[in-house]
Amino acid sequence: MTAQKTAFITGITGQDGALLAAFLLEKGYVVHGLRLYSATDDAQRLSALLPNPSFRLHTGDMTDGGSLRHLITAINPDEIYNLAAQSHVQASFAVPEATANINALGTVRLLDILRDRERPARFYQASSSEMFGNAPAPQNEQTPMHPCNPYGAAKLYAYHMVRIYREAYGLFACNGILFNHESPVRGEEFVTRKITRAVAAVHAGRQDVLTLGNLDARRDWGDARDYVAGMWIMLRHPTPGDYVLATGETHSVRDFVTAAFACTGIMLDWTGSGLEECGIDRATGTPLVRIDPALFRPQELHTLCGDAALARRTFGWTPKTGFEGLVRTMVEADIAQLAG
Ligand code: NAP
Ligand code: F7E
Repeated sequence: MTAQKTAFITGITGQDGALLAAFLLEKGYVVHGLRLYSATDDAQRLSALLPNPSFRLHTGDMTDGGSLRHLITAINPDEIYNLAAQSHVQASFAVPEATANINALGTVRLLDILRDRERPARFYQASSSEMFGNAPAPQNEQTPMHPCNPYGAAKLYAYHMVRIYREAYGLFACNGILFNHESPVRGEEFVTRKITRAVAAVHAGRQDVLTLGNLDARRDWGDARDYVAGMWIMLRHPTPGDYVLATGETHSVRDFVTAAFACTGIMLDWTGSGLEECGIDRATGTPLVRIDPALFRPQELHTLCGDAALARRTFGWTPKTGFEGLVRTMVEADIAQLAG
């Protein structure tokens, strides 16, 4: 009989934290999660997991090294998944110092604790395709990294520190360079979930218009459930490394909106251009999508499209869900949620 494994997940209340926790509990792990102190109930994504005796939550903060050291010493995990972050790109322009403290220095705090341990846990770092910036697509592990926002820059620092601690101190530390991944529990401030919630609300007669920023931005959107499985598989490989996880397909924000409305039987026509562009219901002529200049970023990353060939060759990871399936799953979940 193999001993029960213990995992420590930072960012447990986020999309990936909640999905990874459910995945690992299913695999028989004891799962410990780090959450920020909150005066309000911020753990809705975890409500189904809370009764599980193998699931435990701890209060701590990526900006507080003492709390991290205390928890890792007490938990003695076999695996650490560092998912905590200020993960919103536009917000990172507003709070660049906090973004660096959490995303960049927070990672170093964890690595430094591991370096001192007799039996260091295997370490997964949530690196991001935002590190590539506007490097030409497709992007893979060999693509030069040139981030174009404070979020990407902080992630790039953490990425290099993971590599340096692996090479200098022999830590089993991996960077998962993940392209955008979404799900019905995606944060409502990210564009996919904003769109699917609005489509569900329009369908229910509760919203008239969806306002968006740059419709031309292109992303490689995958299903977060495939990606949390990839994080776990990456730590199973005998040697640590850095791997892109992506679908290899890219779609514009406009494509996502069109596909999402189509799930409710609404065919959109696009008229006008620039700030005057408008998405119109073909059947009724009603404007359903408009542009708000406030939603544009100071600097945009235009096109992401990942090449995950190395992950496929090395440990057999491929995503199961395609673009249309992802959009449909998210729209249907939001329709069901609104129906109560
Ligand atoms: P998310 O939903 O925004 O979750 C981020 C988590 O970090 C939340 O639990 C948040 O807690 C926590 N957090 C924020 N500041 C913290 C601090 N100071 N100390 C401790 N915890 C803190 O992000 P996600 O989509 O699940 O992404 C997971 C990770 O993968 C992030 O590191 C993200 O940058 C990275 N990533 C995501 C994608 C993607 O497409 N989803 C792609 C590439 C990389 P609260 O909920 O209390 O704020
Ligand atoms: O934006 C455009 C926006 O905020 C996608 C994070 O998980 O993935 C995510 O970062 C695109 C951008 O995600 C709106 O300008 C238009 O081009 O959903 P997003 P992101 O910036 O790609 C990476 C890989 C991460 O690592 C991050 O943590 O959509 N866009 N209109 C809009 N975006 C938002 N949020 N809201 C709009 O109204």
